[in-house]
Amino acid sequence: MSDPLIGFRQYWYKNDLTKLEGMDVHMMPVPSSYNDITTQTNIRDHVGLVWYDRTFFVPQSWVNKKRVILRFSSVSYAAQVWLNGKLAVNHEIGHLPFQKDVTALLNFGASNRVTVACDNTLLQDTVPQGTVYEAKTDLGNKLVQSYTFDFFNYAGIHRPVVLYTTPLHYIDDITVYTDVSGTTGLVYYNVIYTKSDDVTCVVTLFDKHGTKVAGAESYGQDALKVPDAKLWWPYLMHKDPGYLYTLQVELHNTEKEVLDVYRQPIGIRTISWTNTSLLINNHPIYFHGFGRHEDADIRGKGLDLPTIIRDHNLMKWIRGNAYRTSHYPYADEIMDVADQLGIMIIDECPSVDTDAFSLRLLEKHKDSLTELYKRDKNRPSVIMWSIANEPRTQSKAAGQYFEEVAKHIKSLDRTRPVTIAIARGVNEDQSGFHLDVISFNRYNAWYQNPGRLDMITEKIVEEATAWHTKYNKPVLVSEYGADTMPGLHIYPEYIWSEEYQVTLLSNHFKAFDRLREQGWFIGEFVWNFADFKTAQTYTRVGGNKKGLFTRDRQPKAGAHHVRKRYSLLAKEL
Ligand code: BDP
Repeated sequence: MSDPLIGFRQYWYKNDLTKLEGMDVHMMPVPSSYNDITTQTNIRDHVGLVWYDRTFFVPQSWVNKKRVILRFSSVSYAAQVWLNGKLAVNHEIGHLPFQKDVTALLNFGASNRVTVACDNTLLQDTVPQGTVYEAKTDLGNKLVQSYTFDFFNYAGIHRPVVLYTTPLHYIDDITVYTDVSGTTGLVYYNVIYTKSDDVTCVVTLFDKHGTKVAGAESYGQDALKVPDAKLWWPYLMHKDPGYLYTLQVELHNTEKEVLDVYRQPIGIRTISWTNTSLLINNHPIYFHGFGRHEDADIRGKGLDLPTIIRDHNLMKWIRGNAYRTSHYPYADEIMDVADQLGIMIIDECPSVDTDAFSLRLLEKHKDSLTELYKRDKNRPSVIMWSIANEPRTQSKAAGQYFEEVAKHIKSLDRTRPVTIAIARGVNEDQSGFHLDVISFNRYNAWYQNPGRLDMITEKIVEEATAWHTKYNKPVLVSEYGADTMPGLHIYPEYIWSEEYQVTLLSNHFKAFDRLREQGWFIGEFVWNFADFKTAQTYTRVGGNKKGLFTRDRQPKAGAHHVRKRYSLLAKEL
């Protein structure tokens, strides 16, 4: 096996990688996963470190005038970053941003080199978990990564990398919480900035046409009153959904000069919940949406703006009002679109299939939620936190572990409910006690009783009822579905055919309609919005095919079928 640490031993971060002898160098686009860019199996299936580097120029005019920050929107899974041969920052956990003030490491008016060592290895104490072992192959011993979650372990610099500047007096963070009293919107804000007696915070709220509707001068904390506020409503619940104001925060010195400015989009809305409902602006919500993935041909999990906009156009076409960011936080650019359209998001951290509950893992799991909260706390589209997908919640240890995780997110945010997409059975589950909403994933007529379309409706009604009876909380189905090979037609319905997917959906719809009459059933999420790539296994043909849309985002028969239902649900609102 080749030496996995060779890059450190040979100080690759101090060199131009293309000039080192014997290097396997590839042109690699950023942002993108590296796996599907080349034609080489060993790159697609690589386990361990890969190294990126490039040079860039920084203007002389920035020297002594600004702080310069290097920001990565996400690197999967772990990243070590050097600037001009000096360590700048380490970060672990994919799908989340990290940044560092690199002013002291830069050459101004000259060339700079950034080097990133990116490690895709998943172990028992990473989020998500995996196992690595050494295996004998025809080409010698190699590391093999195994994991139980059902999506390809894409890796690389997945989202944009930027250098940005702030003035020396700067705004560090803004937290916004909104409430409504009668027709007045209340915008509570807390601005963290470089405090000093002669600096004040001037906050102005603009409506979507750029007209000032409220303003205040403070030392960072206050509330704005917005008469006749236009509320942020979910898609299809209002003629102008996703209404966003802009909160402009300026730092002024005593001469009223602007030292720094930040513009934060905000939505004015409330979220509340009871043991039977989830309400936005005091209106009960019924979710009709999807589980999704960030996944596209060639770029893998790399940010892909055309796919993002196509997906949201399809979302509007199919009349979906929600999705869960299964099974990790999605790109800021995706969340921006959801905020604007009024799509409701169940925001999931990267914990999937957790099954060994160590203290070390618990700390990282909490870190992933802290980072997710910091990134998404001001987003009106984020309606609920999902703290895990399908963890093994049947043990006492799991119960205690998720009690801690739930407490942690609640200590950061009391304004949003918390859920887990649970896979275990009602009787054995130990996690639901600590959640506000019970979500469950269930594959009747697929993993359970494959081929038996007559074993869906009653089972779903029974199970959802049992969840509500056990925990006395609102219940939703967070996953159900069937792999479907587009173009495969078999009638009467036969597994993997388009006909099978359509009838499987219909038989779930019957259950959902009966459940809705009970008053505590609050949503249905088809698995999955689109087909996506997985690890290689005999149960997957070119990946997971449970999409309503193909991987290149064309509708299967199931998509037309769901569109009819979701259109009817939308009319009822
Ligand atoms: C569920 C998982 C999801 C999978 C799905 C499936 O939550 O990630 O893709 O099963 O197997 O258990 O299609």
